[in-house]
Amino acid sequence: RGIFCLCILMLYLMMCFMQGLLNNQLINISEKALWIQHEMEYLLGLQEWQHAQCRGCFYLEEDGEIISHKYRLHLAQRSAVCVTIRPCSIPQAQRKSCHWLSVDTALFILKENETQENLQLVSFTELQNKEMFGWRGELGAGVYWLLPFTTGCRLRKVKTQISGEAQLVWRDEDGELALTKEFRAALLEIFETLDLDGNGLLSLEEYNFFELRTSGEKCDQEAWAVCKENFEMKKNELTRQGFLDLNLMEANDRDGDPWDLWVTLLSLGYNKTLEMTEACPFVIDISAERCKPRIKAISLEAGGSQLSRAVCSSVLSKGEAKVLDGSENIFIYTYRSGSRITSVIENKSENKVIIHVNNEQSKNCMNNRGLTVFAVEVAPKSMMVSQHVMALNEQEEWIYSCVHSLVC
Ligand SMILES: *[C@@H]1O[C@H](CO)[C@@H](O)[C@H](O)[C@H]1NC(C)=O
Ligand SMILES: *[C@@H]1O[C@H](CO)[C@@H](O)[C@H](O)[C@H]1NC(C)=O
Ligand SMILES: *[C@@H]1O[C@H](CO)[C@@H](O)[C@H](O)[C@H]1NC(C)=O
Ligand SMILES: CC(=O)N[C@H]1CO[C@H](CO)[C@@H](O)[C@@H]1O
Repeated sequence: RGIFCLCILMLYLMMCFMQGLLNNQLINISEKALWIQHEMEYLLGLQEWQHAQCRGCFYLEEDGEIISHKYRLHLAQRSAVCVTIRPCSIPQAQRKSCHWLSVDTALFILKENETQENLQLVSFTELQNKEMFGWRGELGAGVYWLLPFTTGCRLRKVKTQISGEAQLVWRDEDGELALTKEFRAALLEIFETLDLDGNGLLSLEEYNFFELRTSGEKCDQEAWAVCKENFEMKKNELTRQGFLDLNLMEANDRDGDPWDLWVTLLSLGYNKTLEMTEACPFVIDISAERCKPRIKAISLEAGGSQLSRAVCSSVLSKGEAKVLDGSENIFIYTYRSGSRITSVIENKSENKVIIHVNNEQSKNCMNNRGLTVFAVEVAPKSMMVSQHVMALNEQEEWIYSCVHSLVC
């Protein structure tokens, strides 16, 4: 087995090296080396690290804001840790294409310091291997927050031509309402994204993220007990069949009118032809050398000020700083990784400033604002993200050339 692993490893190393040569703009060899080391230990089975996995999802709101699950991680002991996040495909759904796999992801690791509100940025996933982003380092015992992040370059509102509407339910010969094949497939896909621990069942807690997202109300223990009498459950958790039946009942309640069902589907990021275009399911993996990591989804909400502070701090600490021409109180920080560039404007002055941002000289780039030229207002003594930039077409060279200038 050892020899077999070694062969695979050699092949893998060669492939990585070749890819590095071909793609030298995008791949950082030293980052790659860390991954190779990790994969090597993993493949050779030397690494008896303990693992934990949790799923989650980014959802795009009507106003373009992105919300996602947030997690608490508990480590009983100081340990070497490896954390990764990647968009996940859902094999059960048997889709031809999962376009959300190209959505960029990142994870910010914050540490609770004395109180729950006082969070400090520890690090973020800087390493990249294809669609996976990771971080490897040492963490002390304690409670951490893991905040998923996506720039909004790829997960964004797009206007498409309305091209029909999928049918959700139909009546069989006996006049009984049934789910169409397409709707069943979408529901099973939804089930997988809701099943955060991946055990094939929905607990009340997991189910409530669905309720919160679609109706804004939680289901309590009593209602859950009623569910148990009507729908298939195992170990007090809803099965796939139970979830399908529950949705069929919803359709029956409205006498086959799909209006409510569409409200549910749209809020989960589906469009009218049942493509998941405004959501991106992801999976987080954590392995620790010395203890079993424990991870739990706590909420489903916008990143908020905690996440934007973390993003800004990461750019301030890892990015290159430049003072804006003609104003010693304004700094532009630029963080570059293989796949993303983020710039942050810091205002050290007493007045609000308006900064003009011009990307006209950039080539093959897209940003999270969807505009080539725009203005940003920065409040006194504060900082904010100017833009996140990514390649429009990753296979081709992309050139970032941005001019920030002071308007007033
Ligand atoms: C590659 O990554 C390492 C470690 O993250 C960093 O120190 C180095 O500056 C990076 N090199 C390039 C060319 O981005
Ligand atoms: C925890 O917070 C306090 C007060 O905000 C600060 O002085 C201290 O340095 C922080 N500790 C760590 C380990 O960051
Ligand atoms: C749904 O999304 C797919 C993929 O982006 C697109 O081709 C289709 O036209 C969309 N349908 C509607 C009704 O918007
Ligand atoms: C000079 C000054 O107070 N600068 C502030 C600008 O805003 C950042 C972020 O809020 C502060 O950390 C600086 O102290």
